[in-house]
Amino acid sequence: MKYSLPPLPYPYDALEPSIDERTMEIHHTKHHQTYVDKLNAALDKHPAIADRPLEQLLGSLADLNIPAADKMMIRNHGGGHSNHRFFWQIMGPNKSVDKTLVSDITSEYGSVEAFKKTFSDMAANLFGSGWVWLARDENGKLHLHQMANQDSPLLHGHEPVIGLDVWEHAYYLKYQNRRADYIKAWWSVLKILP
Ligand code: MN3
Repeated sequence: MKYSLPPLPYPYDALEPSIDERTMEIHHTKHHQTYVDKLNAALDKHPAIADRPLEQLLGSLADLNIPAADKMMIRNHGGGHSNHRFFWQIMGPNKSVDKTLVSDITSEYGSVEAFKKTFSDMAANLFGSGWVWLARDENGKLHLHQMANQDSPLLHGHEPVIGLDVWEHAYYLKYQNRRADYIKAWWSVLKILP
């Protein structure tokens, strides 16, 4: 099975002014497309595993009997495809997280504001390129992760719940070096209402 670029669930300008149209278009059609293409190229070399669900591939990467360089391609580009496919879905012009998650966040972190502060600080302080994740472990407990490159919480068996892309390609056209302003604005396209 070949992966393909999924369409965005909204127009490129739908997240303005938090995330500008040009950034969304390049991020989706160039960056995400490249992850898809390179994931397909890596899987072309290994037809025996090419039909496994991507989540399962990422979750069992350490055990796969393929060359280390090919594992790294799947980790980077499979992670890139999985992360971006997820990222487009959690955002929206009128998107807010469901009540169950709000309740779980409040129990785990004390308040929505405390959670957003911790998550935002982790995103601001992440060195280089990567993502910050809220994820659930096998028991449903919430965890925060600061992860480099395109590493996914799926790599260690956690299910992504909220993820923020803090690669410069996600914000540089509008925000340049002001990553903190991008993070602050991002909470307008994924609202957590107490
Ligand atoms: Mn990205």
